[in-house]
Amino acid sequence: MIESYRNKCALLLANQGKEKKLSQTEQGKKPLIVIASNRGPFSFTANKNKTFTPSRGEGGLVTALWSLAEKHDVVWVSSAMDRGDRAWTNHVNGKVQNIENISMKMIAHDKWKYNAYYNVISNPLLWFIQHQLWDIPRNPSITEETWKAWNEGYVPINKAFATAISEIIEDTSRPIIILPQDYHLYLVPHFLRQMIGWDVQIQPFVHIPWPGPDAWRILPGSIRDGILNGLLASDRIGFQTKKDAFNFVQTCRFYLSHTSSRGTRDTIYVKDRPVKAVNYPISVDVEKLTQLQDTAQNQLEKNQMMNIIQDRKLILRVDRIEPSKNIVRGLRAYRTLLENHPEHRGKVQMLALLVPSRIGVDEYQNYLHDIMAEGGMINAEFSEQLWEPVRIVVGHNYQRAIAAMELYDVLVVNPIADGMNLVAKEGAFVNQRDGVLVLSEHAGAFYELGDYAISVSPFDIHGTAEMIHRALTMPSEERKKRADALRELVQAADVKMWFGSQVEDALAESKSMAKKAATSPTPSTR
Ligand code: ADQ
Repeated sequence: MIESYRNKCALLLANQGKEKKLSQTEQGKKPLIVIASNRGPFSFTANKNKTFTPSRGEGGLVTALWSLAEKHDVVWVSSAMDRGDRAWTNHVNGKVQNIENISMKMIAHDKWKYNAYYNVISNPLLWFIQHQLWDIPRNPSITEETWKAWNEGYVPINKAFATAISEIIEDTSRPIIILPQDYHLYLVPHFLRQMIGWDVQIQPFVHIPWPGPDAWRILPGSIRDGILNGLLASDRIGFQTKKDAFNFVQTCRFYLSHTSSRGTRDTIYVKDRPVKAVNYPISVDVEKLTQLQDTAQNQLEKNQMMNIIQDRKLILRVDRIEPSKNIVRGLRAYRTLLENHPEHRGKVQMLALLVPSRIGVDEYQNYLHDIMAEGGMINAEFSEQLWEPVRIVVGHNYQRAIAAMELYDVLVVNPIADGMNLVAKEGAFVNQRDGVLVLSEHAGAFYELGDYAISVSPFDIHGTAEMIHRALTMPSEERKKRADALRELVQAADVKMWFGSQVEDALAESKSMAKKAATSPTPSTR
């Protein structure tokens, strides 16, 4: 697995060189890349004197795309997420603006529609389906509210994105590549075809897992088919892993009678038009991480961290507060470790750096309570003198997270399902203690890093405890060998390669693009 991945890295490096040449030599025909994502690169705070203070957005997608938007001819279209964003959007009349070298445009949606699209359909319905988090004998139920949220929220907001994108595109003689990101925007390719036709490359990327056909039976047929047909208006669809791409092909085959795979695992034919399902594993920005590690702030954070850790071994986790990240079972595994291996008591420190997320959704609020309760129980049971076995630090501080990743002896990444998981890659790259990565076999990162991590089943609390024990007691030579290999793997395929290979594929395709037939079926509404 690792060998073939290395070969792919070498190929991508070669391709990246080619892409650079194209952009630099074809002056005036430099491709325009439009990124569309729900969350943008900045959020805005309105000041009293009618000025606005931008601050960098959070989350894996923003982290991944940040540096790329600085270096390519990119316009980034996103939603105004709150009052500050809305005020800024109105202030600039919804026009494209350059903020700290990033061209961006925000859409201020109707509040009810946005809530329906975001808090009823995208999160939780689609997110929960794709991470298979539903407790299906009880939840979800597709109610009148769901239907209304689909018809009057998700569908029109996707259309609004397509409209905003189409307004940016004036000159179609240059190559145009449109990259809609993630599960919020599944219908954008379909609406774009209606608005601007087939002279542009549309290539969505799905950041989260794509489960097989069975998981999609939760959705009523017309919504499910609407999503599939919406995506199938693309030229190519990017997924994190080959498994996700394969699952997408199978899902289309299973539900849509006008599609077939013609015996392939990575192409779905809409009548005769092929749509490729390609894996582009996302990664971290190695250059930016290296710069971050060189700052005085990093040293300060590490010093503060050392006051907590002292001479103990650090068991770290860094996550959004998110049920799919499996934080509660991770804590239970730590409790089991302390129960079954008392020799570690007082000699290890678990640190959970957690960033609040989607706190307006009930499941997320309840999950935060469960985490704090489990942490409290562990501390109540095992604290000795001034040793607190678990520290849970809630808040968003990327510098602190990176500093902690440099210091871990064991990094626990045990999601139930995860598209990739950037923490696994960030940790592998920045860690300075030959730390061991304990990694869920259901994280996308497992397909690249699995050979040098210690794998766990996310449901197996006992097994996870035993694997943390194994990591804590691993001989130093083996730790070093694994840590070196992990660092090398991350370094060889960073986020620029992820982006570069998508752009390269789209550019190659744009040459034969005119031949494509316009055969995009309409997403159905009730
Ligand atoms: P996320 O689910 O947000 O992303 P992940 O890939 O782990 O998950 O990225 C989270 C980012 O936020 C990382 O850069 C991490 O360092 C940072 N972060 C997390 N907790 C933090 C904390 N407490 N403090 C500071 N920073 C923190 C989605 C998918 C993933 C996929 C990414 C990118 O769910 O599977 O890897 O998109 O495609």
